[in-house]
This record gives sequence, structure tokens and C-alpha cells, in this order.
Amino acid sequence: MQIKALLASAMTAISLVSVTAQAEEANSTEALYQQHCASCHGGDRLGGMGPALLPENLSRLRKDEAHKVIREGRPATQMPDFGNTLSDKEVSALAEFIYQSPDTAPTWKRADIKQSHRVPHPLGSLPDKPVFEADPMNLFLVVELGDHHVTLLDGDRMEPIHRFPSRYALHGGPKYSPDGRYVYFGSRDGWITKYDIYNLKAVAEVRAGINMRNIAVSADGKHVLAANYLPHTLVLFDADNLELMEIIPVENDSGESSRVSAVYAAPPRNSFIAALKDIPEAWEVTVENGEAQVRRMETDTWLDDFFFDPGYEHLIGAARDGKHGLVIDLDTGKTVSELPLPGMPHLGSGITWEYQGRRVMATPHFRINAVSIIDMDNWEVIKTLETEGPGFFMRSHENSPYAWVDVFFGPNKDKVHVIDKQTLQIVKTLQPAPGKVAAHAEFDRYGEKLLLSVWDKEGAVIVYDADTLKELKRIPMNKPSGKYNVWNKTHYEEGTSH
Ligand code: DHE
Repeated sequence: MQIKALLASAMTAISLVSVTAQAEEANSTEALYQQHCASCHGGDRLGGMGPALLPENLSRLRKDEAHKVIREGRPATQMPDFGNTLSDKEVSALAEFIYQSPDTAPTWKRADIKQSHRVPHPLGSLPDKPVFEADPMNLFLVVELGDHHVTLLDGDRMEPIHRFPSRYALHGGPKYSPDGRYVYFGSRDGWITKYDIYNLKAVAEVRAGINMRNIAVSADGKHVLAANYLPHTLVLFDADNLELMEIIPVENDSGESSRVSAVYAAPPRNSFIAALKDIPEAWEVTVENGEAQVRRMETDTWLDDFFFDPGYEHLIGAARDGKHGLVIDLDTGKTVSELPLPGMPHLGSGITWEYQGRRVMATPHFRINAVSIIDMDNWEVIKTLETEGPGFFMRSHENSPYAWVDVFFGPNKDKVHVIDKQTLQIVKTLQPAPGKVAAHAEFDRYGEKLLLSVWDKEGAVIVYDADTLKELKRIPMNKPSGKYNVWNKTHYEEGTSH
């Protein structure tokens, strides 16, 4: 009995020692963070000159990569190497630390948003004429993820006009103002930057959240709506100078909150449509007399990625489980059809075209080697086209007979298929840079030429003739991701994402 008691008290003492040791270690890692990282990444890890270092923001970076970045730094950025300053144990402790949630959940409130707001060039203060010679409607913006820059390209000559730094990790398509003069970029860390293309200047900036999905600009160009994962909000801004209008908490009637999967403008409805990731609802947001009105539609499941028919009468959503799709009538909010799309379709990059007198839509899948082609009248899958791997992005143009889809994942990630839109067959498979991902095509305004990214630090944007499929030139770029043509985006061209 005595021995048992002695053992128990020894165990308690040992566990107290280990709890104390753990607490001391945690404190010393926190101290290390404050000493070496806080000045750039923020004392609260919400980001500063450097990106936010919270688990949500780091979900796309493997821990061993984080370890490497701390040890070796990031070339072409302000991130120094700590390999000589810190021991391996300290580097590992820091790499562990940034993946832990902070003791107090981070918040991003009205005061934080307002404090982040900057307007270096208020609307109306800069000249109304472009400072360069080029068709302003046939410009492209190319996001270069490698060193967080954006290149402005002349779409007639296919020559760069200007290259400028962006916020860290832009994601989703930048959104143009209806006249194509301004563009709004969204970053994963929540920053929205309004850029004046005519004057080549960032004119306003604000941070809408800590971890943002995407932004949408209303069809009349008056409002910007940001969709956040963290906090669970939609945030409405006046598009003129990105002045905060309203923070909309994303919750259901019982107060349960949700991340927002994405938000898009729905021009014929003069509204925004958002889908929620943790509550089975889609929301239609309209702005009336300066205030956001929310119409909730209950959905049969949680929606991830989604797409619309050209009249914005239906939302075609991918279920979060990745096993099927739903078609929702946006007027009644009712599910009118289920789609057998088992491979996690990437509906955000879906496109549509006329096929045998009816409209079809096509989408690649993240998990299966296929493109699904769906009749938009009866919502039947009319063809499942086998590809050489799961794809990410699909593109076409009204004037082009072809649709392009990449093979983003797996051993054939360097291949791109060209599909004949009338025979629904793959007519050519290109492999422009063996071993390197080739992805994301975008056509010029006429559908005559297109750009394809070689998604690599020593990458390029390749210009193709859209009819002969011949390569015309390569423009070197640093991990170019998406490319966005002003005409196609502002005219909601059927072959491009919106
Ligand atoms: Fe994206 C668009 C979601 C990972 C590059 N991506 C979008 C959009 C959504 C989305 C909802 C549409 C927003 C818009 O344009 O307004 N993306 C997701 C994911 O859920 C996913 C799979 C996981 C994640 O962590 O977010 C994901 N996306 C990626 C990447 O890994 C990519 C390849 C590199 C990156 O930038 O992070 C990537 N996504 C893109 C690009 C677009 C995009 C280039 C714009 C496509 C377009 O042509 O409009």
C-alpha cells in the first residue's frame, strides 16, 4: 500500500516536472518567435510585412517545408535564413509552434479592418488616360506566384508592359471594374488591393480578414464583397476607395457559424451569390440603400465549389464530400437536380458552349482522370472524357473550336489536352516543358491566341495560335499561375471563369 502511494506521488512529481518543462519550452519558443519572427509576421502571428503564420493560413505548406524556409530563408523575399542564428532544435520548435492555434482565437473586427485601410490615390485623383499604348480591352494580367508579382501584358503584341509586386499569395481570379480600368486582387491573407491599370498604381488597399477565399465585384462596379474562412464573415466594401461598409457574420438561425466557400457576382440578378462550407446554405446578397440584404437558401448538403448557368438562374455546386453535384434553382432555392460527379469536380473552372443546338458545361475533376460534359437543359452527363490525370483549369473562347484542360496532378502533370468542342474528343495533347506543370490557359479577346503557364520558378507563359495550336513564343516568368484578359472577364465570355 505504502509502495503504491510512494509510486503514485513519484509519478505525480514526474508529470508535474514534465508539464513544467513543456510549459517552459512553449514559453521559450514563444520568446524565440517574438525575438526573431514577430517584427515581420506580427506579434499575434496575423502577419505584417510577412504573411500570417496561423494554422489556417499555413494549411498549404508542409511542415518540413516550413522548417526549410526558416532554416534557409526564401530567395527573392525579405525572409532571411535562420540556419546560422538558431539551432536545429529551435528551428523545429518554431516550425511546430506556427502550426499550433494560439491560446486566444484570433479576431479581425471593424477596427482592424479600418486600421488596415490605405488610400494612396483616392478615386478621381489620377489621369483618365492610360500611360501606355495598347488596347486597354485586350490586356492580360498574369499572376506570378514565384515571387509574388503581377505582369501586365499587351494582348495584341503579346509583350509585357509592366511588372509590379503583389501581396503575398494572391488567390482566385482578380476582378476588373466594368470599364476594365481598375482591377481588384485578393490574397489568401485577406488583403484586397485596388490597382489602377491606366496609371500603373495601387490606389487603395484594405485587409478584409485573416484567411480569405476570394472576392467579387458587383456588376455595376460599385461594391466589393470578400468571402472569408477566418473569421466567419462576408465583408462589404465601397469599390471606389475600398471603404468598409458592412461586416456580415456568417451564421445560421441557431448561431452556428461557417466558413464561406466562395462568393461570385451574379450580373443579371444584380446580386452576389455565396455558398457556405460548414452550414448547408447558399446566400444571395443584394445591396439596397447602402445595406446588405441576405436571402438564405437551404441546400441539401454543404457546398464547396460552384458555377452558374449563363442566365444565372441555377447554381451548380459540388458537394463538400466530393462525391456529387447539385443544381439549385436560384429563384426558389430548391435543388432541381443531382449530378453524378464523383471525382471532386472543380466547378469554379467550368466553362460552357453550344453543342448540337444546346448548351453544355464541362468541368475537370481533382480526384479522377476525367472531364465531365453536362447537358444544361436536362442536367445529364453526356460524356465523361478520359484524361491523363486529374485537372485543375479549363478554358475556351466563343470563337475557338477547342477547349483546353490541364493535367495538373500526377505523372502527366506536364500535359495539356485540347478538346474539340463539337466531337467531344481530345484532338491533341501538348507537353510544352517536360517535367514541369503546364496549366491554366486564357484566350485573348478575339479567341485567336491563348496563353498557357509553365508553372515553375523558371517558367514561362507560352503564346499559342488558337487555331493551328502552334507555339508562337515564350515569355519567361516566375511561376505564372492565372492569366486574366480584360475583355473576356468584363464581358463574361463563356469560355472563361468569372
Ligand atoms: Fe484555387 C480560383 C478554391 C487551390 C489557383 N480557387 C479558385 C476559386 C476557388 C478556389 C473557390 C474561385 C475564386 C475566384 O476566382 O474568385 N483553390 C481552391 C481550393 O479550394 C483549393 C483546392 C484548396 C485551397 O487551399 O484553397 C485551391 N488554387 C489552389 C491552388 O493550389 C492553386 C493551383 C495555386 C494557388 O494559387 O494557391 C490555385 N485558384 C487558383 C487560380 C484561380 C483559383 C489561379 C483563378 C482561376 C481563374 O482562372 O479564374
